Amino acid sequence: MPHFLNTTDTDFEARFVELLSMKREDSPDVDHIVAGIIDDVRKRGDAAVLELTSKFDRLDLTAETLRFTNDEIKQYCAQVSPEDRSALELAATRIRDYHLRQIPEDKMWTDMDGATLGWRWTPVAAAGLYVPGGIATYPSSVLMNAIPAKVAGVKRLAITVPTPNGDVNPLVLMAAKIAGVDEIYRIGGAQAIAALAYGTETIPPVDKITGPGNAFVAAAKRRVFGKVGIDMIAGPSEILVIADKNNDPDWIAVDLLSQAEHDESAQSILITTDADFGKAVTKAIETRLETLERRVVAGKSWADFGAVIVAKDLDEAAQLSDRFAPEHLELCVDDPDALSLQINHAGAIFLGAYTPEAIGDYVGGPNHVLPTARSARFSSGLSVLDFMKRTTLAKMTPSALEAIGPAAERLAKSESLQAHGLAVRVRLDRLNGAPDE
Ligand code: HSO
Ligand code: ZN
Repeated sequence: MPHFLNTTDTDFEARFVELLSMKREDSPDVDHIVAGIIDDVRKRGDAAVLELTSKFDRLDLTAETLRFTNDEIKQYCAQVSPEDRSALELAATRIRDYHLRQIPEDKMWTDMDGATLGWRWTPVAAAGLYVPGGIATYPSSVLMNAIPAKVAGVKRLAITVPTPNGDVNPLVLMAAKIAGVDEIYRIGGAQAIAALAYGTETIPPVDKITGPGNAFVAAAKRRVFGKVGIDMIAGPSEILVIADKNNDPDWIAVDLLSQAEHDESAQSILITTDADFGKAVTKAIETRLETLERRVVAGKSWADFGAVIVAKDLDEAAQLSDRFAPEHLELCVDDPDALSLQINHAGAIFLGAYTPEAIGDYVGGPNHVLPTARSARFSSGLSVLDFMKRTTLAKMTPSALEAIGPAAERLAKSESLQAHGLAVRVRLDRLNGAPDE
């Protein structure tokens, strides 16, 4: 049974905190295995990657067949139906348009001391995108990771996707092609992350790795961090819906289930101002679960982690939502814009009853790679900025150096760093006409 809480219950706070701090993921400790795999790939390159792929994916490759050729990509793409293809293209266009607006501006100014200062953004040169195999292969996630990289100006974008037993999902290749991915390798697991980070004879190393994966992939990403940049380590997905009673319970039910069907450890929460509406949604979920294809996964997620919370008003609902800092937040209320102003911590907000999260997962435009497990308190969804870095610029004129240099000299002295002080002093002396020593 999902949790049912009312903020007027005397034990509400205790139960709410319990809900907040529920451990939903049992991540197996695979770190020592992953450390061994990374070491092996660093030492033996292709040979290690090929052996591990044969062992884990039951797929025998050679250095020549590690990478999909353009002809192979074409052949797989030809298997995609025109309808699927145009849906992917519509999604790609909308995601690209949204992310183009994220391109940051360089800035340069001269301050009152005569110092010219600023910063300049540049893309990372090469990025690697991990695409999981198996049931969690989402072509939409290929678009969501690859398009921001290309919009940022990443020249070389490589994908690794495991193809256990040689099984390929043509939609993944199609999405990669539409997004402008440059290289696709049929490898996965920690060995793929190691190959991307350290490079092998046939896979040149990248500078940044993004994309979701299983426990092995997550552990490998943690380990290669520092050698390369990584995105967040995503936990199981979650949705919080704030809905008043003027909603169709079935609409809210399928929204909650759309998150629950991802994963048994996904979490779906409804906060409503009307207890009867909350009950109606619970009932609608039960009815939907009878026929939902993924009823086993969704049913378990809803039973273990699902919750309905009755709040006294929308202000209280917003405050509770902020404590969850949900990955996805739907505001199904009369004035969602006004309510959204009360929200400080959420990965993505979906405004109004006609904006189900599913729209954001595929075609809305904003990214669907979002902070989970309350990390929306301090981080944001994937964006163009994740594939860029900022270089600062500073330029002194002689008079600017005269104005601010002495303070630097003073601070250098306080830190007993003599050469630092001298670097300023020799220049100031020259400006003052003092003879060089
Ligand atoms: N809701 C998922 C993303 C996704 N949904 C992919 C469908 N495909 C995590 O944000
Ligand atoms: Zn989804």
